[in-house]
Amino acid sequence: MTGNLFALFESRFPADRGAVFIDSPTRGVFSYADLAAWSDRFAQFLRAGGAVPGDRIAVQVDKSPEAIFLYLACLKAGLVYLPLNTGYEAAEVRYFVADAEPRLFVTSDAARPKIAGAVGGTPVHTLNADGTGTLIDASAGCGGGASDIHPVAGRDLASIIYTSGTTGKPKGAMLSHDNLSSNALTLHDIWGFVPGDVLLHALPIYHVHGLFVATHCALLNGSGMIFHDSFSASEVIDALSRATVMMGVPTFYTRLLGEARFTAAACQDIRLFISGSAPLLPETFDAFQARTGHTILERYGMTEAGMIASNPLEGARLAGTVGYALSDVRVRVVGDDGRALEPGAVGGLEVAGPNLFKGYWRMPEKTAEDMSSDGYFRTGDMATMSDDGRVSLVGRAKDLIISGGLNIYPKEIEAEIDAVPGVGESAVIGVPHGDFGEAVVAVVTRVDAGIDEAAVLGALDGRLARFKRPKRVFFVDTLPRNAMGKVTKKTLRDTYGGTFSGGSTGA
Ligand code: MLC
Ligand code: AMP
Repeated sequence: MTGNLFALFESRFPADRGAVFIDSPTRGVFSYADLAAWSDRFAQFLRAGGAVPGDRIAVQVDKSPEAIFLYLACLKAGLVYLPLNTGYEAAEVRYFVADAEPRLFVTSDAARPKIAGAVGGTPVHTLNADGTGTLIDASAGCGGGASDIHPVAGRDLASIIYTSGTTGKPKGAMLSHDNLSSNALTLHDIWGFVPGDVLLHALPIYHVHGLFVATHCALLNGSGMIFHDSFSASEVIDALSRATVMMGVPTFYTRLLGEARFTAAACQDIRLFISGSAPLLPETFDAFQARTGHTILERYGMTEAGMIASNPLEGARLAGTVGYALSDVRVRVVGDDGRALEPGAVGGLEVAGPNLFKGYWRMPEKTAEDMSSDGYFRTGDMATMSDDGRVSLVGRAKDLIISGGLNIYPKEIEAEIDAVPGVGESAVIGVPHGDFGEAVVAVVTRVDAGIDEAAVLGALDGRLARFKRPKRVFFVDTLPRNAMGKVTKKTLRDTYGGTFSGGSTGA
């Protein structure tokens, strides 16, 4: 029995291979037979091109059915799928390519010129959202023979997903077939997937949430996904009557609540709304319940560990909590000395279990830094746990901003801003934002009086993905510091916290 995740999925394909796998408003319907054929075709093509098990295939493409098939092809062929946020600019891509040394880089025709200089000698193919591209053309002769599933061991790598960090450069989290299959099986079970479920999928597919959590549940269920290219509240409302489960980041739910058409009647066919990747505000949870009668199920996870905790399907789903550790996952809340704390005390959340990644790609020392001596991973999230094990996240030890469900590390932006001519130094903070939850704000000192907000932002073009760009830049004479000389970001957050909520900007 192979540990290949693809084999697990295949064992769950519906008996009728003509059943819908992807239903895309822009691309039409793709069946499980299409899934099998396309993943076979891509797997054969990649192997014929010389890719051997363990090779990385870097993919920075818009969402499409073929992008999912390419992911599944990599699993099938024992290759390591490395998805990249389409927002990453050439300077960011250059780092990923140098670090991961992919066998192949897949981009879109539109983005190809932009990344050409960043990928060095790495072979490039294109795959566009409309299903065209050199990958499609070049693989035309492949497939048709149902190639074998490569017999990987469960501990072998299935995917590398880059996450940034409080310090330094992004790190590639190495996820094995076992990591992904254990988490998928557990989620499929605890969220009560049943025959006939249809998943409304409006998430991007370059992160854990859209690629693994959502897609794997559908695959294990042999279900169909209504597959939107990106999130649009009105398009989601139109699709609700054909779906039974929806997964989203909190921004999805606040945006839905902003639509008058989003009513109890509009969601009467949905059995479960799930939220994660960022804190769901109790106001949103309550407003959603009042408007629709549905209680959003909030869960918690991270790239390095997949899903960690979830509110229950049956039983109380409480606002402001992320529920209980998954059945095969262990969590604990520890103090600074690494010892487990009493229920109710605030400490660092640590996690262990079959979901836990294999470490950071080629960074054993960074992996070791984040692991306890007994094999728990330090999440960097601060939490409390109740007597009966219910987890509430209360903050972050890591200097992280989560904006619209995307993680942004201030250090990376500060380094770019500090390099802008005329800037003295900078501090980047997250402040409350009605739509994104948190938004990036930069507070900057200048050595050249002529430099303004537009000049700072302009200098970031091509350097930083646009979702990381500060939504505002404020100038100050000096940054506030504590006795140790460290910038007091709390002071800045207090000062600029009202930037997007009509309160004081302090500017
Ligand atoms: C887009 N923009 C953002 C942004 N998304 N800015 C800050 N934060 C974001 N998340 C910017 C763009 O750069 C652009 O700016 C402008 O907003 C409009 O872009 P858009 O593409 O039209 O945005 P929109 O489609 O509205 O996207 C917003 C969104 C999207 C919230 C729908 O970001 C999204 O789908 N987020 C989900 C992310 C996700 O899947 N996270 C899971 C990570 S896994 P400009 O300047 O260019 O005009 C994880 C683990 C776990 O965290 O537990 O799940
Ligand atoms: P990522 O590194 O993109 O996988 O993001 C993981 C981080 O997202 C976690 O460490 C948390 O800080 C945050 N996160 C995920 N789910 C939740 C949630 N339900 N509530 C609060 N934060 C969350």
